[in-house]
Amino acid sequence: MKVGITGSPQAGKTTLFRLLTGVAGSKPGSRTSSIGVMEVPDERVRILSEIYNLRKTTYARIDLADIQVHKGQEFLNGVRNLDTLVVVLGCFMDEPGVKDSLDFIDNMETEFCCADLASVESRLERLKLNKAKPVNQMEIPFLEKCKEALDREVPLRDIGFLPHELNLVSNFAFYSSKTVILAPNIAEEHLTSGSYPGMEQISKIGEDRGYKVVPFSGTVEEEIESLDEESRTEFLNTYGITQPGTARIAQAAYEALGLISFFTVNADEVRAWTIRLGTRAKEAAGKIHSDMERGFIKAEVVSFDDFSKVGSVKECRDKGLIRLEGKDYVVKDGDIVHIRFNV
Ligand SMILES: Nc1nc2c(ncn2[C@@H]2O[C@H](COP(=O)(O)OP(=O)(O)OP(=O)(O)O)[C@@H](O)[C@H]2O)c(=O)[nH]1
Ligand SMILES: [Mg+2]
Repeated sequence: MKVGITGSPQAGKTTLFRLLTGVAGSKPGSRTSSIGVMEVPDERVRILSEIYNLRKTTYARIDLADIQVHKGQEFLNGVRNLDTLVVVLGCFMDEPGVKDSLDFIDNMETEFCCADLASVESRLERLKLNKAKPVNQMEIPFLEKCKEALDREVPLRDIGFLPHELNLVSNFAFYSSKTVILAPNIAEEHLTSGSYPGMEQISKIGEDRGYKVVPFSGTVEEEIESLDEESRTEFLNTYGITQPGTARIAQAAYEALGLISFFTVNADEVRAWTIRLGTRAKEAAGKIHSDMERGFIKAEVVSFDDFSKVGSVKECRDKGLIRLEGKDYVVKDGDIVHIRFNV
């Protein structure tokens, strides 16, 4: 599961990439993407860590790419393996800069639909000429459904695919099924004023196409980064916000990938583990250790919300808040889990 940062030239992509990963990123004008790993801030992990005061705290992490090319085949190649795109919009710029950013969204969407249409048509052609064998008898109707949407420039993420069609979707590396987050990079004075250049259009695009909009300010975030924790809180308070924009962008990307976290607390570490929505307890245990999956007996589970109401695992036990779940339990976001296993 991978996220990429993209957007029009000079919008602040590499600045955001560096803020999220700590990796310097690509030099301006370079056409090579950089890759890094970003931590996904999570208030719940921070609170657990504070309560237990253990040696180590581990947040969820996801891969991030800084895409340097803005259009054409090179752009498509750069984003092919990404599941979610964060589009940085240069709203701190003058009017033409803002317009470039808005045009970028339309251009990207058009390129995605055209590329998907071309691969759908070529696959249909090969199937009809018997040059390829369909995966199953549903493939042709599925491709025709895709073609019909793409002909109207409707991205595939907007099609309500049926469960059997979703399996087929994963066989193709479609572009227009990627999730998109819009990240307007706004000037410092607009952080407090509650509006910024292009806001109306961006909100409308977000609403119409189902993109989450998460503004941030590159220059302000760079300042925040240089502060210690105490001054950071104070600084954020002056802007009336509790979290830096970069934290909200990381969380939005995590969510857009369909990922959730469960937590473990052991003798020396509080840790967040990443699973896909819908993962069952036995498989989730395997994330921690293959022995835990192999020898899975039960999972002791308490939700973070229940835990935070009483403040300790012992208290949860006394109040009967800890549930004993079997291998098919679907793990929820925020579950604190202890695996009982035997190998
Ligand atoms: N005023 C202002 N300048 C910014 C902001 N964010 C980035 N910049 C400046 O804009 C320039 C480009 O920033 P980058 O982060 O390199 O932008 P980019 O989108 O990666 O640029 P290219 O990869 O060259 O297309 C740099 O000089 C940054 O210092 C911001 O929020 N406000
Ligand atoms: Mg760059």
